[in-house]
Amino acid sequence: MIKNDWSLEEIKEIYFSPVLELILRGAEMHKQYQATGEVQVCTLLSVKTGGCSEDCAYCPQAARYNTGVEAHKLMNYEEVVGKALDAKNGGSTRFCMGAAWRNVRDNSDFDRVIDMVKGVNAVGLEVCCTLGMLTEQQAQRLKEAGLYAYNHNLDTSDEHYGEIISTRTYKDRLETLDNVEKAGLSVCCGGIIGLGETDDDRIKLLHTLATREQHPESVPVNALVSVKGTPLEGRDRVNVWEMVRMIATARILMPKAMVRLSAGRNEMSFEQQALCFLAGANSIFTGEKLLTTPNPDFDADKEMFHLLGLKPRESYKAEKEKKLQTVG
Ligand code: SAM
Ligand code: DTB
Ligand code: SF4
Repeated sequence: MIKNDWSLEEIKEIYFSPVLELILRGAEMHKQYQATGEVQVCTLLSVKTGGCSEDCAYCPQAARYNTGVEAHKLMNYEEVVGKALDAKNGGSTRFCMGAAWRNVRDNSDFDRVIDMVKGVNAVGLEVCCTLGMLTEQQAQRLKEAGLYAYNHNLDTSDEHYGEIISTRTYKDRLETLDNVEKAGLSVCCGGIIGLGETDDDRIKLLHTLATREQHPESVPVNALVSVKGTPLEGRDRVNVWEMVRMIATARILMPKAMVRLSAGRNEMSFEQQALCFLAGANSIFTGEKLLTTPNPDFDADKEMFHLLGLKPRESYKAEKEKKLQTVG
């Protein structure tokens, strides 16, 4: 059932099926390939904020927009490892460090990120980074430092990309994804809905992801957080059925991937989030902030887990270590 030769027609048929049928089908796939009721808990930290040279129309961290986000240079090692410890104590298993960079450069800041990766790894968390575009050598260096996954989103379809970003191409993004894969890192790649794209654009994005030789191990589905000062200021919030459609289709096309209900959760009720979990989402970001925008607070998420009977998923890292111990 894991296939990577999906046609656009096949995806269209799934995506446009009646929403309750779609949820049911997503839930069936979820049950078959994933532990239902288990949700991966990830924490984000913006280690370098704002002042970015890119023009991504959705992003509060682009230097060219006046969004009120204060630019901060790269955080120091102790602070980052401290935040990782807090995340672990709060029940998180994955820690993702984000930097508002166009691409990684071989300079002392990258050396410092490499140390952070080592430090967070030593805390016992799965380490993820999202630092912009990467060369194969840089991906390799991150891997050697103990990085587990790299996040690099395609955001939308190739056709719609130019409407949203002009300072890089879709091809640039795909090249980084290949470099990440070649280094043996786990690929985290998804998109954003609510950027003014059509259903066709969403279907094409899913098609690009689901026809990769290897499906991404995680697929974040973000709802646009419309930020004042960006070109996408004042855009309507996407409705929950659109999130559900995207999540269920991703689950059906890529049954083994972790499908992450990412940005947009702060505006969603428990009931709406429950629909997303039912449709096949099994990962979230917790903690009061995403990178620069608010996220549900710790207590609200705790209550939601309790109410819906959800359990935090054990980390891959812990699973692997356990297996090794049994073998040894
Ligand atoms: N600069 C790096 C890059 O662009 O790859 C890493 C950080 S960037 C902020 C990570 C991702 O956050 C983007 O690719 C985009 O998918 C998501 N993102 C940024 N702003 C967003 C917003 N306002 N709403 C939803 N998702 C957003
Ligand atoms: C992803 O797909 N979503 C996260 C993470 N990967 C890096 C980022 C969401 C950012 C939302 C806007 C902000 O908080 O700045
Ligand atoms: Fe920069 Fe990343 Fe924001 Fe684009 S999404 S402006 S590359 S931080």
